[in-house]
Amino acid sequence: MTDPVLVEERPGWRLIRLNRPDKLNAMNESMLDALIAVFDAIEIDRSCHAALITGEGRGFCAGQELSPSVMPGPGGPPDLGALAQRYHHALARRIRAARVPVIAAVNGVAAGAGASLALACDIVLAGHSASFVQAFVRIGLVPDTGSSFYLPRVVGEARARALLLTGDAVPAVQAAEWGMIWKAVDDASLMQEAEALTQRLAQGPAPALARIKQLLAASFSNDLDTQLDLERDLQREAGRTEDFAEGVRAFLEKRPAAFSGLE
Ligand code: T3D
Repeated sequence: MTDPVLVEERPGWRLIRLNRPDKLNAMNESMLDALIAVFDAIEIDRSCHAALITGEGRGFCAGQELSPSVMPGPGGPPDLGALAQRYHHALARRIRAARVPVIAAVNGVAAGAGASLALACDIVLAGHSASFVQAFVRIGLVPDTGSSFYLPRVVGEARARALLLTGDAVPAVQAAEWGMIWKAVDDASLMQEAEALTQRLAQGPAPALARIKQLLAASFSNDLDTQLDLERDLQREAGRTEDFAEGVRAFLEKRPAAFSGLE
């Protein structure tokens, strides 16, 4: 059987390819289990400092695989909430909590939970031919995998409401203009740019990057005082790392820093 997810080990980072191109990389249980396992492995692999996700073929990810197994059958309707919790939401939680930056290179359509997967990532680059579709409503479902959380935060409430209620596609350039993603780039240069960015982050100060993710995760639920306290605590920790010492040494010696990723 073909692997639903391909993982390439790059120096300091991992390239993760969704690999069901004939189905626009729609997610089934084995793909979701494989992705969850990849992120579990990354979490304990201290040689990995960043991850890049992309799709094989012309799509990024068409969301949950639509098949008879997700439709009401003789045994009654399936429990889609349980499916979401066990698979899609478990994956979203791992990506958001990952200590390493996770980059998405959206190479084509990202629909339903596939759009949520992209939005869960820390930095999203998309090729000009890509688009983002909140496809849930088109089939009578509600957003899941975090779309109703991410969208109002990144594009504002008015746009989020329209996108979630209509399921209309947003082309990559518009997604970038709206702040839904970091950048839209030429299709031909997408992987080159995404790989260069991932490599750059992999060579960054890993202890600081992990703590920046912690700060951002808390930012929207904290008040200013609480966030300032968290910044103080994490800055105290960052200030004790070998990477901070190297950063200052490099500055004083007028050379690029060679971060080790050590605490
Ligand atoms: O269980 C739970 O936890 C519930 C969770 C749900 C979360 C969700 O993700 S709900 C949303 C599920 N996804 C969708 O509704 C998207 C369905 N796909 C589409 O609407 C369209 O395919 C696209 C807009 C994404 C792209 O359209 P287009 O015209 O570029 O491609 P296409 O011809 O529709 O698709 C190409 C092939 O991929 C085609 O197969 P075929 O006919 O060549 O053999 C199509 O059936 C297949 N495909 C696309 N999306 C899915 C899929 N097959 C299974 N499941 C899919 N989601």
